[in-house]
Amino acid sequence: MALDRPRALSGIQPTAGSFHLGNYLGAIRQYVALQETHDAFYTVVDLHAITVPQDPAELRANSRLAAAQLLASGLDPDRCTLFIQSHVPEHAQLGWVMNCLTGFGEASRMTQFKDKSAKHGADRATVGLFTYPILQVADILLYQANHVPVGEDQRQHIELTRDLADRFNGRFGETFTVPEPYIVKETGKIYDLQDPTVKMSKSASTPKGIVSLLDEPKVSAKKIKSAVTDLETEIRFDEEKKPGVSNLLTIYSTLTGTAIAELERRYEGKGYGALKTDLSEVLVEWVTPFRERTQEYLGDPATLDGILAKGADKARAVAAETLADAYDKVGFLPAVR
Ligand code: AQP
Repeated sequence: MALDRPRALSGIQPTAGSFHLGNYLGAIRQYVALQETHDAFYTVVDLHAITVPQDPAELRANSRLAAAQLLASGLDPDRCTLFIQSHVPEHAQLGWVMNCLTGFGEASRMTQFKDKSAKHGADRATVGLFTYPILQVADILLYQANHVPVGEDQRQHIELTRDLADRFNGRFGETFTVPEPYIVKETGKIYDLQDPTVKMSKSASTPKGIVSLLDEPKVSAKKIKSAVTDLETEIRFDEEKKPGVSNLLTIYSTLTGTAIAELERRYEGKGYGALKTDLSEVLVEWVTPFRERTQEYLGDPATLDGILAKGADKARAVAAETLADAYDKVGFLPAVR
């Protein structure tokens, strides 16, 4: 582990069987890139998952499945630390300290809570869902992360993390690194294929609007082909006037490494059908080996669990050190054993 590198930390929820294209392009691609330049920690955030009801057997299976998909995406356990959040109890412990530092009004301003509680019904929203962003603060600060690769929807939570790190440092003395969000402008928000004005989301998108990476490739191809575009025929990137086509161009450009301007040139005079057919082929070529690699990891649970156990040990060593320092600064009496 190269200590001279900046640190990166990010987490992903095991709340659906399959990751979707927004998760991959908005976040996971950056996880893979940052393992080359950063001392990177990536976690499957099962503590966050239970902020909404979960079936225990499904949660267990989805946690392994999430780890398998991260590895299939290109995370290399020799280059980064991959672990399950609940295997590192320091997350919940620092989470409590951070809860006690956060204003009620401050937490109430988190738009994701407002959206999700509105969706689940205010009476059914849990206190855990309300304090979710504060646990996320602890996730990040425990590793002294410099950069947090996430999608645009997480920007407000990273702002809260920065505020709380500053507050703690100001009140108790320098303890935490104040992190920066690492959001790639082009792919920070991938849009729903049926409503390209809202983000692709596992809880809000209709089945036709979301590309689930583990779906049969031909199902995903069909979704691309029936993506909502507009009444013109010109293939041009214009997020405001042509959000559907722009979303398809972003996906195409990122999966193939082709500049959007080059795609615009390539499809000049051709209709949306040509773009969609080609993009659906590009997608099939990408998801087919991804699904196979995921199955390989799932087919060898001993190896997968071994990777996660090693990851938890590495994560715990860092997290325990930060927590001990934070506990001491707050004024907790050290336990004598
Ligand atoms: N549409 C998206 N575009 C870009 N990035 C996205 N992310 C999620 N959707 C998009 C990023 O994926 C990472 C993991 O997200 P998560 O574990 O918080 O999953 P999620 O937020 O539960 O995923 P969804 O689909 O957005 O679910 P809902 O809507 O149910 O909450 C994060 O970095 C996120 O920014």
